[in-house]
Amino acid sequence: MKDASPTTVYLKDYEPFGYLVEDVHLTFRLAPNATRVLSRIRFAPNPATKTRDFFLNGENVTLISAKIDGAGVAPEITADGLRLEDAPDAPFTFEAEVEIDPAENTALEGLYMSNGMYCTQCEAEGFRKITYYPDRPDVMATFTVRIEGDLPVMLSNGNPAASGEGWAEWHDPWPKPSYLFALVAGELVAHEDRFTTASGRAVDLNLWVRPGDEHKCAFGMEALKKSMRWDEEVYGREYDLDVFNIVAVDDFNMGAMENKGLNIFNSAAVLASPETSTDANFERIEAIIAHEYFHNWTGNRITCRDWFQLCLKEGLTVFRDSQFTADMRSAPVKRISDVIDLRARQFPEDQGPLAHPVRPESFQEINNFYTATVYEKGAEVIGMLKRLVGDEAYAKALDLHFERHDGQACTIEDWLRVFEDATGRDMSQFKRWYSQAGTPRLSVADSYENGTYTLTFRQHTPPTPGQDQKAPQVLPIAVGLLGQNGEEIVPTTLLEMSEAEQSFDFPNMAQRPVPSILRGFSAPVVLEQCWDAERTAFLLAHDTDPFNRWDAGRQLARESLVAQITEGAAPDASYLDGIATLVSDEALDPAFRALMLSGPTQSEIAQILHERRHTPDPDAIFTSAEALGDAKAARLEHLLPAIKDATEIRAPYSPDADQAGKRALWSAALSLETRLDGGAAATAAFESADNMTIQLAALTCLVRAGADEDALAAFEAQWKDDRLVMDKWFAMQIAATAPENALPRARHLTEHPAFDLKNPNRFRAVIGAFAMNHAGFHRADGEGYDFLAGWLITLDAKNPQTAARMCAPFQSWTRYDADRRASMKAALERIAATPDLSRDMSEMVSRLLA
Ligand code: 0A1
Ligand code: ZN
Repeated sequence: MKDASPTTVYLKDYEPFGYLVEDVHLTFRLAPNATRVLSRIRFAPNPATKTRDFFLNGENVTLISAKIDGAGVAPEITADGLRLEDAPDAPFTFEAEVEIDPAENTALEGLYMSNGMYCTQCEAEGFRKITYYPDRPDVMATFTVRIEGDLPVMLSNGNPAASGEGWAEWHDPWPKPSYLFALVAGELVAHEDRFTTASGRAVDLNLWVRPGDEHKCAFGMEALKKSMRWDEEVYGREYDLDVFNIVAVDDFNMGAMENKGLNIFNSAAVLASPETSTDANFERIEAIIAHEYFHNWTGNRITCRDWFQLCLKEGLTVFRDSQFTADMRSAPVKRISDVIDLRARQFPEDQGPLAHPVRPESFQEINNFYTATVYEKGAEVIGMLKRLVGDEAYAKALDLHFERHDGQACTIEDWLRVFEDATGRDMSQFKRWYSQAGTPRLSVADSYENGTYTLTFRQHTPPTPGQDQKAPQVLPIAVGLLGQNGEEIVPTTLLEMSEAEQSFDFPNMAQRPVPSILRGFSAPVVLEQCWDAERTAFLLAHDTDPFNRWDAGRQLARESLVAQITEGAAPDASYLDGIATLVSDEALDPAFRALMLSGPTQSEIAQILHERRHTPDPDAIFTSAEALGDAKAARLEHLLPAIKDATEIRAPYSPDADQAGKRALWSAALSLETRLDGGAAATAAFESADNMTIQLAALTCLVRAGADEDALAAFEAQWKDDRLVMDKWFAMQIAATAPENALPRARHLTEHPAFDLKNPNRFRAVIGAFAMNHAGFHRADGEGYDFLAGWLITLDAKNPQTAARMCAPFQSWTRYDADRRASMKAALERIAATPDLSRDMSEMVSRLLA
């Protein structure tokens, strides 16, 4: 059945459901094409509401029978649910039997099959594809689940209750919304462990995988135990069931899902081994395991009242997983990496047609709002709160949050009230961070008079769709002042800006200092500094704040590229000299030095050119980035051997941060070396690599150098049976190749026997990677746009959620020249005109074209 015609849901229209659910009993009789789901649900009138509309959501389910208190009823069935006009205004039991078709479910929402295994994905509104239910997060109930099937492993939420030949029962004592329901059944093997909580509860831990993947479990299990301990130590949060199960699934739309006691993971987000996973994979896996585990308290025990409050669980949980990674690894490196990611993914969203507040106020399809704004900007907002109130008050507020709201479905108002009550601070202006979309632009000017140094800030947020006017926001601005010789004369101080324009004085300054502003990226804004290159180079050499030191380098690289493109300038020598000094400074963390060597992305340069009223030319951006890379290689040539020698990548592999940092620096050096030797060193590294980090880094160098034919074939022959490694092979050769090769390669690889439209990882590895090749995607003939649009249309018929998420490369379409604009618009219109387009896709395309 196709989606009902799109309707818009508004935050302002929220009303509680007319009934409470006391408990839910489900029986699943599993069969690939005809699974029967029997439900027994105890309803009682909700004393908080007057209306008693008994409407249960249900989509793609066939009702076999329904009963109320044991007597058959014939409810009205619509495309999106079931209604009973005369449901009792007193407690009653509703029973239903429905049939669903997991084997045909390619949308991967509800109950579906992946490689012969049954699994579920219910967030946000997938439970309604399993049975009729009030599928909304403010309806919380305990669940008992019986699974019947001829499968060796059958799992659901909570604790195991009983089992026998061909059946298993589970009981989850913690009331939960339906989006946290999960079921898994199949031929799985467990990597087992145990954890004892701080109060002495023994918890069985299992990581369930397909036979053959057992050797990829150890790292994930260690990450889980570290996360459990960390949440006890840092947030005082203990686990609350006898078992914690994680399952790896190959076909999954997102990274992972925090179902109560039964986390389901995209296999790419949990399976790891040194031979098949890169250092970046290991770090990401550790973070995602932590993220899902942390949801047990921030998301599950305390959940969201409605989907507009999604950032309540996601912003906070991303913030918590970032803190965890900072504690496990290097805090400055984590901060820099998070900001790189924020600028690459959230800023374009906030500055384009898809901009929306951290707490959106309307949507057609909630799946379209699992965005960088809700997640990453949502986490930045928590970071600002913590900075503003201080660490101690933050801890106090969180304790109060857990104490006050345990077992509830909450709002952002509840969350901010906790901070008001714990700290006595008025949060009404701060709340604008949740309601105003767009990235604030912060400009700064300084003066020095009679020994007083003054910083004057101005904030302005450009209009975003539906929001023309913005009021000033509260900005925590961390500032330090340096003396003319680079010594720190005022350590990091937090300035709290709340007006549109505001000045801050630093009296008794014997000399005019050099300011280091927005240290640690203390607020998610675009900082418009009009300092000259000399000052930026000074900060690059001397800033004691690692983030700002790194950002000074990034700024110089950006300015160099802009001048190369708009004025035909040569690569900036002060930038090259600055990084030469830093990169060879062995006192600095290798991971930090590796980050210093990375340059801005090509789409970041396109955005900056657009802001400065130049039409970005993707080919010119590519050529200039290459010229800057070549100049860097030439300037650092004499340093590369020493850098590579000092990083010692031959030690037996461990994924820890120390070793990973060394390999990152070594690989960055190899990439520069490849520009000088055409690939000789990279070939040697490729051939002798004993871990995926170096093997893939070397292969990437060879692809960039256009010397990849033999290595790509060798890599494929070696890894053809490992689907996660093959995803890397597909993605990297498209994303890193020269722009003119990107489309032919992507086209060719869609014909590869291992290309599989139905597997989101593989689809993203080919089609998504193509859009990451900036100049390749933005080819002047517009064929790149057509290629993406065509594949999104094809995918939409099978998996709307993943198709809609992959529209993002079009969000910058108005920035380019008239021909490219016209081609992108035509591609979007072609999608819009497709018959039977999903609600997900039609909402995305209409927002992009608005
Ligand atoms: N809540 C999960 C992510 C997730 C969100 C939506 C999904 O389907 C629409 C699936 C997973 C998390 O934050 O990890
Ligand atoms: Zn999450």
